[in-house]
Amino acid sequence: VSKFQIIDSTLREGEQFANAFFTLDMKLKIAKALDEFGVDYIELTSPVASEQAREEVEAICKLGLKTSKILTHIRCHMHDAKVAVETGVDGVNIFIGTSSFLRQHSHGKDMSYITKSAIEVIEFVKSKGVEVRFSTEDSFRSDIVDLLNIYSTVDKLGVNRIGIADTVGGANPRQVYELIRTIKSVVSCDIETHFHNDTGCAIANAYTALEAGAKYIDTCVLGIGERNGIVPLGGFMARMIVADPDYVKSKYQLKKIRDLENLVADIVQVNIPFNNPITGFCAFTHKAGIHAKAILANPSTYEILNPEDFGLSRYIHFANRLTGWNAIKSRVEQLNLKLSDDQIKEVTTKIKLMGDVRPLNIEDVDSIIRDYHADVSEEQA
Ligand code: HCA
Ligand code: CU
Repeated sequence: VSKFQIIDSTLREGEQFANAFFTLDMKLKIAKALDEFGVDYIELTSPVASEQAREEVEAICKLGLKTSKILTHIRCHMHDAKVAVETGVDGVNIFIGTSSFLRQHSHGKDMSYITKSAIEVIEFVKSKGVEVRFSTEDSFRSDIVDLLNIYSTVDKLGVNRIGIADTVGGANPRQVYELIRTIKSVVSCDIETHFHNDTGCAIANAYTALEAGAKYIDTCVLGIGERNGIVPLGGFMARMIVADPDYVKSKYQLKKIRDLENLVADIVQVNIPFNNPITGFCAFTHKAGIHAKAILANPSTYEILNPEDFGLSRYIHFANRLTGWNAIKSRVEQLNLKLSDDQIKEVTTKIKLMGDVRPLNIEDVDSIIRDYHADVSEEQA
């Protein structure tokens, strides 16, 4: 897959998450954290959304972030574009619905009107020396001929990127591959993609989009957004570090992912999902004795991601009936006790028997080990 870039939309799509209420101070904090992580672009809510929204865009532009460029997301309207280019943004992300659903039930415009306003708005933004992206909302339920027409038109106008959006989250990877391939054959500009996660395919679709020749992926921290959100930044990093470790590790500050997620989780008042890639509480916890043994010998046996790349550590869950003597041996060493392998096997049997009866915690196991150690030391003395 090609050298991709991230357009993080936590401060635009993420603001459409049910729990999101961002103050200026929160937005500034999130923008700084995204910049430190190293996202290529930060997309902000339209400055025409409200008076406060416009002030936020201006304030974030004034931060002078070191890595991330600033975009704002606007409707395909001259008024929006005029306000947007005055805020100090590096680029404007224009969108308009092209599926029959949106043309009939949302804005009520036909394709010739859409084309006409796209040309006018794009030419205006370009004339101000600001980057411009044009995207069709609900691309996957739009007519393919309409899409090819509008994208080749805007490509000829010299847009920096076109955007393809799975607004309702219904696309599957194969459809993504085909649509992007087809569109790529009629444009020369870069392709950005935006995948909702209603059917759980967002990360897979993003990855497939890159395989098909897209370059920019829209993400949000923890995947927050309208309904159940879009491609999560962390999960996408997990996907990409496996595909291209050198590129991902050199470009993004992966050790900051946990703090970034915690910051956003606190602000929108959610917990980090237990099974979140990378930062879920058990993402690097190994439990079965067979797994623990192999992990202690060589972590890659049962790990595709190395927790150290994210500043995290793995954990061997030894306090349960599936445990094995290798895991217990490592615990004995951590406790700084001396037992022979045969003794460790014997105490492991005791632990497993106890684990058959009730859930164990670490203290339970430690006290079984310490009691056993005290007994055998006494016998030897
Ligand atoms: C929305 C708009 C959008 C825009 C995506 C884009 C979508 O419906 O809220 O600009 O490419 O999902 O279509 O987020
Ligand atoms: Cu969206």
